[in-house]
Amino acid sequence: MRISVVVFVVLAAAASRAQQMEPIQNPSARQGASLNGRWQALMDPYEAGYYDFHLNPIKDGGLGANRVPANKGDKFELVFLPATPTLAVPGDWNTQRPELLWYEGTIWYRHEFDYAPPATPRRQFLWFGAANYQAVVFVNGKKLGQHEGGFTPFQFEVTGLLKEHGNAVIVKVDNQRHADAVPPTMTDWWNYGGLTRDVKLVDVPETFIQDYQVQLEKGSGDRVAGWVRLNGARKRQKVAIRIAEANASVTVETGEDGYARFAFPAALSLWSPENPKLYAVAVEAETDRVQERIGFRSIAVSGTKILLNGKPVFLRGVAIHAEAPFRSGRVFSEADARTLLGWAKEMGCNFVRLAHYPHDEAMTRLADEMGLLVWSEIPVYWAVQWENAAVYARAERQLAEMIARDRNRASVVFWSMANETPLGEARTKFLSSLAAKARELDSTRLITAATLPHTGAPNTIVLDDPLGKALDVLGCNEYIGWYDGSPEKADRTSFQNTYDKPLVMSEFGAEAPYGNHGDENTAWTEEYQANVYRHQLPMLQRIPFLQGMAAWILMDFRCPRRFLSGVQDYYNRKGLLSDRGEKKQAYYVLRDFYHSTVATAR
Ligand code: GCB
Repeated sequence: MRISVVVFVVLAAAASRAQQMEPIQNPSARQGASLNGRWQALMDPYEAGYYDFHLNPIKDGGLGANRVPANKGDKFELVFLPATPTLAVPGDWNTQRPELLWYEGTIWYRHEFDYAPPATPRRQFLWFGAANYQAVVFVNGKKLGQHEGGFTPFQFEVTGLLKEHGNAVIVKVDNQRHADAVPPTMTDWWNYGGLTRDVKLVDVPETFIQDYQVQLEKGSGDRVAGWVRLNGARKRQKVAIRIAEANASVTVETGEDGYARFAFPAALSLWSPENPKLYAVAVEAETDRVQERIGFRSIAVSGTKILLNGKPVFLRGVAIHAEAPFRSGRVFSEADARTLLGWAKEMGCNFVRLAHYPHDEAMTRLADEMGLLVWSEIPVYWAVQWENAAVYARAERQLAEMIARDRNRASVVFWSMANETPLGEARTKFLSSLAAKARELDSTRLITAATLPHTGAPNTIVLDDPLGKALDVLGCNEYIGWYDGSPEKADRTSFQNTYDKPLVMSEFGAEAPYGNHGDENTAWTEEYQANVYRHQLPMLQRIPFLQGMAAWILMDFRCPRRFLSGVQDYYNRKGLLSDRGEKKQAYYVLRDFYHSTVATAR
């Protein structure tokens, strides 16, 4: 009797911990196992695996219950069988089977794994790099919880739920678009669904280092500052932060809440695109230790200048979608990231705008290594429901998850709140609150957003969006020569800034499929696209407060709202390269400019 009570208490404690929790920093540096591989996958457009015929949620979780037919008379339909087909994880489902290319709905995934319990008591978490858009997660028939938002990591504690053999993780992933989601129903990219990034079992000590920020102290070039947070029963511990190569370290004591701040002097070689120096940084508590490579740089504004390590920097950039080169689909690997960022580097970029949602972590980690400054954005895109508090909560959650994941990346200098949102009081309030939240979560980076241009006097574009008050750096997308007049219109256009703040032209460009030729006045030709760039670049150089630009876009990408047969065929073709890596004429125009001293010495 006594024994069963103890067992019950232990299980109840484990079950109550089995819930989604705050992010675990740097999961790839932890013990554990990759759960990538082939997962069984069932398409369920009616959500019949989750709701009964009167649309009541099925009590035991439906397909999530992980039932196994045991007797020959069993008639369950809601089961995975050995014959159930599989999909690769990570990977969007759309590009894995022809019938899934346009699919928007639910797919159920199931994967089995073994787990050898450690000798000393430890804790385990099931970690997902991203699932687009909504995920409901079950382990061994038990529902752990759900996550919303297609581009940020999440995890559930599974301590006490695992056995040595045959653990089953089942995930219901639903990529239906909704007007009250973030992003909303209308976007300009493919709605790739599924378990699009890595899945891992993360194994940590009972009290572990959950999160930390180690960056240069704001306003300083030789002091490191940050904080550390422990999770577990032993909240009070001594924690050392060490940068051995710089012979710098500090030891602090965490409080009752497991949290401690720190700051210490360090003579560091500062990170920049020309010197992407990373240091091995160790965070050592009494019960846990984690290490990663971190770069140190400062980023600030002064009037209309952007200062990197105290010196003005001009951002020679390009925007990138998380569209995989050559194979198509969502980017999920270091190889994809290396190709995309390699093209940007080769073109002469020191800056990339990762549009329009947080990209795979491989991108920001590689940007750290390769020396590329990064604009990172949440998918508050076009027209979201500004007055809806639940929508705001969704946006804020994604913002927090984006910042949590990349807070130690030197490459990331901008957090972008939104893209091309319509003017209005509710919208400005929404985005200003997000900006305030971003500052509260991370005071070391610059806050921006891509806004729309407004016409003032003839041939004048005025930067007067009221959102500008809440931003450190103004972003503006303009399409002179494409949606807006002829390429020559750029010759007559000038810009006025109502703010004493720097401007990054966050988009400009034109569309042409690779190999489509004609004269420079014929739309959709490479010649026309190149001509737009030839007129844009002198215009941009005349803007005194312009401190950077991100051409739209590095590579063509799939998009359901681009119909033009024989030209677009459901691709946005504004890429400087095709999705096969073929360079269009405009690529060379921009490359020559980015390599010229006009751009490098600006
Ligand atoms: C924009 C959007 C971007 C689109 C692009 C286009 O202004 O920010 O997401 O893909 O224009 O090609 O129209």
